Amino acid sequence: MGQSIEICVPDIGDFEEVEVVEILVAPGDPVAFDDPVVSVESDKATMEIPASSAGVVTEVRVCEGDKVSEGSVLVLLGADADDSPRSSEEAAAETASEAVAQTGAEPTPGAVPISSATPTSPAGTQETVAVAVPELGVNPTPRVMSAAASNPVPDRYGGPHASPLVRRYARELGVPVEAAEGTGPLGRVLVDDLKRAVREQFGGEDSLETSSVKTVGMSGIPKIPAVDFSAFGPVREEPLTRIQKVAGPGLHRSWLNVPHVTQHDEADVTELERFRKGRKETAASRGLKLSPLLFVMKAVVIALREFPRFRSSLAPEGDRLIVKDSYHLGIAVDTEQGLVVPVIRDVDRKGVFELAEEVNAIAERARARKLSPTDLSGACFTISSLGGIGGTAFTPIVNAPEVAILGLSKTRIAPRWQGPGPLDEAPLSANGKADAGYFEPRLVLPLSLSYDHRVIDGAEAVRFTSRLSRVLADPIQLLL
Ligand code: CAO
Repeated sequence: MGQSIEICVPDIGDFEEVEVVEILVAPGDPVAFDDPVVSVESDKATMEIPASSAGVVTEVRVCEGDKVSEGSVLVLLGADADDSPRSSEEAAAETASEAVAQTGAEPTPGAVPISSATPTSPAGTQETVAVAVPELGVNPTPRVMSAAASNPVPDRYGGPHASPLVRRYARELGVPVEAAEGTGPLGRVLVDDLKRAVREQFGGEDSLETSSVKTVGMSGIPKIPAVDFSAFGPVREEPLTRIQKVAGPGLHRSWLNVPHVTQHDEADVTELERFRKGRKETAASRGLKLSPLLFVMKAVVIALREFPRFRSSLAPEGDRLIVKDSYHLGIAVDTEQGLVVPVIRDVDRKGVFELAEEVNAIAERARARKLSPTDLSGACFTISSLGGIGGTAFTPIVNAPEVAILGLSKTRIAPRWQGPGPLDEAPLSANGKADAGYFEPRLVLPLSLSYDHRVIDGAEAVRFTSRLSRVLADPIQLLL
């Protein structure tokens, strides 16, 4: 017989005689350092008692319903055959690096297996190491799972709770534990939950909403752990609006499917702003507002004509592009209920005043929740303008299956150098002195173009924003 290690109840504060509510391991289960072995519950909280050492469970010394206190022996571990020849330092180092790899976090100072505090014996000796009440500082801390003991609670992997047995079964099936909805106590994932998750994945038994969540889980994306914030202070719940419920999964889908890159640039819009101001009164007399967005829409059409990929979509098979030869632009509109993206059709065939009328009308309809499905479909490219609010740059999410979106931030005054460059020879002015040049205040509009890198290369994206900037810098081009 090799080493036998007792896993005991560590210091759990002021609690005495707490009840064992769940046994998380069975004889034969391998456990790693810090794996939960038993859950206990007081009248205030539920805690998991983690293993203070790695090994294989040889005996479970308690039953559900038993009362235990600090020092009570819960489980006996036989030394893990793979681990026994290693030094305690090696085991500690492996545990620490495993924690970093699995959580992305640095190991807690002092989170060293208890075995490192005990002398190691050569492999194969008959020595029994009895680990009494572990010392504070070298022992893994019991985890308070829930003050209310009702919500599913995540474990240290950021996923739901599952016993080592269930985790091993999940690995054998190739299913992340997060893909299953835990039906055990406190949302613990059981073997049946894993089986159901696999059936749903292949049989599609579930509703659209939940199966899409599961699909995300099955692709290996860990769920964000649930946190009971009421444990830290007062909280209140606010339901998502219907628009947010619909828009959220759409944004998530784009974010997950599209390899995004955002190209930032800025356009000198001084002349364009002069032109716009000159027409503001005429527009007002017709009950219209001429915002920079309208001119950007016209400039975007010019760039889209020259760069057709930016108005394409990737075919579902992923082997070809579908290029759209119509210039329908999605315009992101901020409403009290959330973000919507109605579409302005045939922007290439409309003048700025007509566009002002349409953008105003469609934004009003969006805010009154009167958009029809037709209003929301058919765009080849989208513009999201936050310039009326502020900001210097942002990274808009591509409105897939479109492949690019242009974000606009607030126009600002920036110094632009006029004159020879610092390495150029300064030309002489009329009076025979060197013309040193000067900074001129200009109005610049920040542009943020996010694109699908499967379809658009970085060089093409810069060509697109450079062309757009040149058009915006020279409003005559918009009229041609
Ligand atoms: N820089 C400086 N000022 C700007 C500007 C810019 N880039 N863009 C607009 N403005 C000014 C306008 O000229 C207007 O000023 P005046 O009232 O003095 O004329 C003011 O800001 C308000 O403009 P607006 O926002 O009402 O009009 P718009 O045509 O620029 O935009 C709309 C219309 C519907 C796009 C906008 O109201 C909106 O909803 N924007 C938010 C979009 C959004 O939420 N995007 C985020 C998506 S990602 O979550």
